[in-house]
Amino acid sequence: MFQGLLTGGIFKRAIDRKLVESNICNIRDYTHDKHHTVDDYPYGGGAGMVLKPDPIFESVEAIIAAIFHNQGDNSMPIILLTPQGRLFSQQIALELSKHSHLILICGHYEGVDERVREHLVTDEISIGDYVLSGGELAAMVVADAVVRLIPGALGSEASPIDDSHTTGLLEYPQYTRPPAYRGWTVPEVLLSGNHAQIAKWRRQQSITRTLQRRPELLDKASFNLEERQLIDRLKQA
Ligand code: 6GU
Repeated sequence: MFQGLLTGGIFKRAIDRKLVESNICNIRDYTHDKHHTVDDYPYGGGAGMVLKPDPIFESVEAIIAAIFHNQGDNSMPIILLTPQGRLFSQQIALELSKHSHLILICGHYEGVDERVREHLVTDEISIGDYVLSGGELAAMVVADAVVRLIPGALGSEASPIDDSHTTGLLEYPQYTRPPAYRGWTVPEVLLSGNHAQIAKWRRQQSITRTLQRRPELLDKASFNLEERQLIDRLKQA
């Protein structure tokens, strides 16, 4: 499943530039029975299967040993991807991007033995209020959001700064050539070359768009007096 992430786009470029390394571990390789069993029936009965603790513990221990050769500081986030985790956000991506190493454990929609939660993982993350059939897509979402924040991963250093959610607001509308397409023109101010006016227009567009689409985000962002007045005007209109 991870080939898509690893063979194209920003993530691959970051690997090629040696900004990041990625190792995919199959917990099946850390089983000891003939059938490489990774799940089993739930104690107490009920539908579905539960991921066994031992292949997950042994996988994580092998990864940590390989990274640190059992010396030095070997603390790192060990994150279980699960719908029961805390909701992933740009803020969490930023936090995670500051660690030298991360371990992401892909849960299974039917469950993971609770001892993994209690005695192995340091954090549980969900990517939204819907259910995926496995944690793999969620792990890729987290990995992509984190890796693009590593300095040098994007073409230009400045580009993540204006992203939707980095500022706490949604991004402003973007245009490129041609200046008129099918009679639809690019806003005049963007062609003006007046950088102060452009910055002001963009900020106002961000605020307007956020108020229309995600008003709850405005409570967390900070504004100057002029922006406050704009918000009040927009709310009254
Ligand atoms: Cl992290 N895992 C699964 N299976 N479903 C999810 C999720 C994670 N986040 C949202 N839905």
